[in-house]
Amino acid sequence: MSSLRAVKMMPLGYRILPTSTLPRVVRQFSSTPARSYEYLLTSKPKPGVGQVQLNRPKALNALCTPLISELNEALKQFNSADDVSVIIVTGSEKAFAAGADIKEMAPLTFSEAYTKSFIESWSDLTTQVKKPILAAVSGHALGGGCELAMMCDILYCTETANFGQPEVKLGTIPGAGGSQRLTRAIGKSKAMELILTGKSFSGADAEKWGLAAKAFPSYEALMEGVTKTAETIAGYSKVAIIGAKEVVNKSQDLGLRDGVEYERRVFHSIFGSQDQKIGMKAFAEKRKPEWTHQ
Ligand code: DAK
Repeated sequence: MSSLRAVKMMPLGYRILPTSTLPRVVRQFSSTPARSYEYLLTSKPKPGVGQVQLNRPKALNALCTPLISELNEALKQFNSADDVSVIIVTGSEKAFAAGADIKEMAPLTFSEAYTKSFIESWSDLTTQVKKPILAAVSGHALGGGCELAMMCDILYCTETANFGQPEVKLGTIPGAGGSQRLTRAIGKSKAMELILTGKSFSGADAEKWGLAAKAFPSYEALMEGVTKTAETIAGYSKVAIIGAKEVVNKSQDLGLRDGVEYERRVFHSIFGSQDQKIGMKAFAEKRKPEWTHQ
């Protein structure tokens, strides 16, 4: 697709405007040309922050296989970029993602689903990424869209965001971790109710039930809030934030005793980093640390 056609097809929020006319939160920090994707927009809105925006507006960001492959690639690139510490994953104001692509899935047979990459490409989405990933959810986050948001490390949303696991309505069940992550986040009874009825729930509920860290009153407030949090995290040592992410995520897999032991081992290992020395010395000398990220 030509870039001009791509721009014409973009809803107003996506159009490429002169930098001076852009709201602060979408202004590009880095002038480094980013690789262009068919279904994604990538940017570096602040120092240390990489942003991936799902961009398939005609299908409400339905997660077709090429989009998932591009998302994997963009996340891996930011994960290995020296100038990125934190990644934001977002959609549009109308849709974070309305789920996996139903039209693509409809004709799949058991053997195709079981053996082909449709399944595989989802599994390394966030598990391969060491840096913290913040989800900024506005509009629909249904099925695989809700699951993608839950794979991220911090979930922010608008109060009116529309979450749900509606797979029963399609004669199927959640397939990308929804039954596991939703249940761990909000408890068995509520998760069971939502998954068995397919009912959606608001961003305000997501915050009330502990699925979202924060629900914002508007899309603009959401994007500003997520960027601010990303900037805060990017201001710390990469070694510390990657270690912190690793140990918090371990709590989802390990029992308390093993989890505490795991945390202690990682804590011990961080004494081997330069930044631990830099951070503690700076505290004692009453000055700001200058991280080396080593
Ligand atoms: N897939 C494909 N196209 C979709 C879509 C989807 N999930 N959601 C929306 N679209 C398309 C619509 O078909 C329509 O396209 P055209 O007809 O214009 O060509 C366009 O987006 C606009 O949609 P609507 O006309 O329906 O828009 P409305 O505002 O009226 O309604 C809606 C918005 C979000 C309420 C509605 O579109 C809707 O109910 N969408 C489906 C939501 C849903 O059921 N999502 C769950 C899908 S199942 C796995 C990984 C992942 C998964 C499973 C396994 N493995 C790794 C094992 C995930 C499964 C799912 O997500």
